[in-house]
Amino acid sequence: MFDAFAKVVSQADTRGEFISASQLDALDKMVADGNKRMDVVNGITNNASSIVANAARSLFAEQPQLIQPGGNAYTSRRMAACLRDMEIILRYVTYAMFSGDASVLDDRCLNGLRETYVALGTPGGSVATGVEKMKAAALAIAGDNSNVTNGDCSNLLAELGGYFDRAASAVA
Ligand code: PEB
Repeated sequence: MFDAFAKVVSQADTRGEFISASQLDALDKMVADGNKRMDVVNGITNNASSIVANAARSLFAEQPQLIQPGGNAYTSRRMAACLRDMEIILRYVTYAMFSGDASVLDDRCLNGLRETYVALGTPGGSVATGVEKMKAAALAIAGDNSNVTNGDCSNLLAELGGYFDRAASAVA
């Protein structure tokens, strides 16, 4: 599990090289955007339960068979497991955003998740749709520039969207 700094150190050490100017530049930009990054993490964290609940509601409206008898989210036990899974994925996306690196998301959440869903008979494509719905909500929150000092957040939003896409494509 790396953050953006540890990743650079590890890569440089593997090659026996000093940290390059371009790596330093990239980390310098990351430091300069640090407050915005924390705002993004904070905004998603504070709204996690509504992001999950709204995404699930919208998923079940589009795919009502999931909550009908025999469906993969039918019975409160499966519904609870589904909401929990979406919350876990969202939580790991916030960790990746906080670290500026996807390895925590990959290693601790996505690794083997597709195989888990195949074994459970849970439709990975539906999980991916739920993740894309959380992405839309999270991007709206992260990009909301009311009540904050306005600045360019496009790189951070692209990075954030990338973590959700990574999660969705890992299970689709
Ligand atoms: C992954 N999910 C489930 C299980 C596991 C995970 C390991 C089996 C054990 C259990 O039921 O608790 N666990 C989860 C995860 C990590 C982890 C992400 C990462 C660290 O440790 N059902 C639907 C939707 C979807 C869904 C499409 C979007 O209809 C999910 C939510 N996951 C779902 C369901 C189950 C499950 C388990 C319904 C229960 C399956 C069952 O028992 O039939």
